[in-house]
Amino acid sequence: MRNKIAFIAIGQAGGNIGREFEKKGFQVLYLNTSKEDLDTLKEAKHKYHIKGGEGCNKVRKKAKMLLSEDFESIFEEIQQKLHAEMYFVIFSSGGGTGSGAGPMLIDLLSDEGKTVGAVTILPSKSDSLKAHINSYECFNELTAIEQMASCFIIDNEVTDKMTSNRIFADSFDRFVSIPEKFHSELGNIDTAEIMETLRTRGVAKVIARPQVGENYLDALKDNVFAPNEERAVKYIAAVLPEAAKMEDIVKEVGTPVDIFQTPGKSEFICCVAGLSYPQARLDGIYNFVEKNKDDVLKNLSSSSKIQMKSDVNFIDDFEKDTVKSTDDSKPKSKRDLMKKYL
Ligand SMILES: Nc1nc2c(ncn2[C@@H]2O[C@H](COP(=O)(O)OP(=O)(O)OP(=O)(O)O)[C@@H](O)[C@H]2O)c(=O)[nH]1
Ligand SMILES: [Mg+2]
Repeated sequence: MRNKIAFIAIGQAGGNIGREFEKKGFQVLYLNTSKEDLDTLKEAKHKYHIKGGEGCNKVRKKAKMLLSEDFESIFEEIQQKLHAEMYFVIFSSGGGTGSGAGPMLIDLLSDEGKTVGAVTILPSKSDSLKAHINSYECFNELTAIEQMASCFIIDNEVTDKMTSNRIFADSFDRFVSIPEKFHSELGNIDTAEIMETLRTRGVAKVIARPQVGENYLDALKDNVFAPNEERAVKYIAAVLPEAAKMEDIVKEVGTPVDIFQTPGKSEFICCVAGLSYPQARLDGIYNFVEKNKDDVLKNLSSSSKIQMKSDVNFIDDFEKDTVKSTDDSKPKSKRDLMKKYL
């Protein structure tokens, strides 16, 4: 199964999550506009520096420009290094590189006939206004991609970054390992069903708890993903522990088009796919931007506006008759400019 799915990890957050998958044996190609960021991925096998990039400092447009100029080589790199049936592009929605290049790359690769999903990240309240603006813009593009496979949305409001990276990669890995690990005469989940679930358009969540009791349903609400308010779902694929009943899961998430299930012992693994986008959470991001817009606009316009008085240096004024200036003309070079302040 691990050779059927490959990851393209863009930017810093993408790289961190990509590492989790590479450690588990998945194929990962890391892309970044920042060479320094790529250098931090010491044990990564396949890294690619997007030509001309020096990092995008949260400017999505820069990443888009660089990607558009270098797409042919990037595509070539993907063809050479990754061999899979399905690809997931991983990126944060709040940064510059991943947020700018992620949706565009998914679209471009889909257009080349590849099956491509997304793993993306929503900013937490402590992230900047710029991160919130980027995130909203990124989702505007992402939700418009018609042919995209599943989109996993990790929410940084839930827990710290590194923990959610690990939980997500671990749950995803356990989910795609179901066909190898769980066999029962009462029903199996095969590779085709896993792939079908992941190929589904819309939002997906994957949850894995090694040991659950009666309260297994809590895991459907208490996880690393952005909350969904609408009860719309296309597929439910699950390893059900003895205490679990599929009808209770359906009550919780909605009635799917199809269900794939297999019995387990104490482990609960579940993927719900074809969900709607987290409308209320995205509205919250929009409202956060609106609420802070006036303050930031005021700050932006006032940052270059300052009333300075020029008569502070009474000593020079006192000495000006005794010290003779060598050059009174306007500054001509950087050095001259610096001299003005010295
Ligand atoms: N969950 C999670 N979030 C992360 C991680 N690293 C960064 N983030 C979040 O991602 C956003 C910043 O995006 P980055 O991935 O650092 O940005 P980038 O794609 O490298 O883009 P630039 O550096 O701006 O060119 C912020 O909201 C961070 O909180 C990570 O490892 N895991
Ligand atoms: Mg970066």
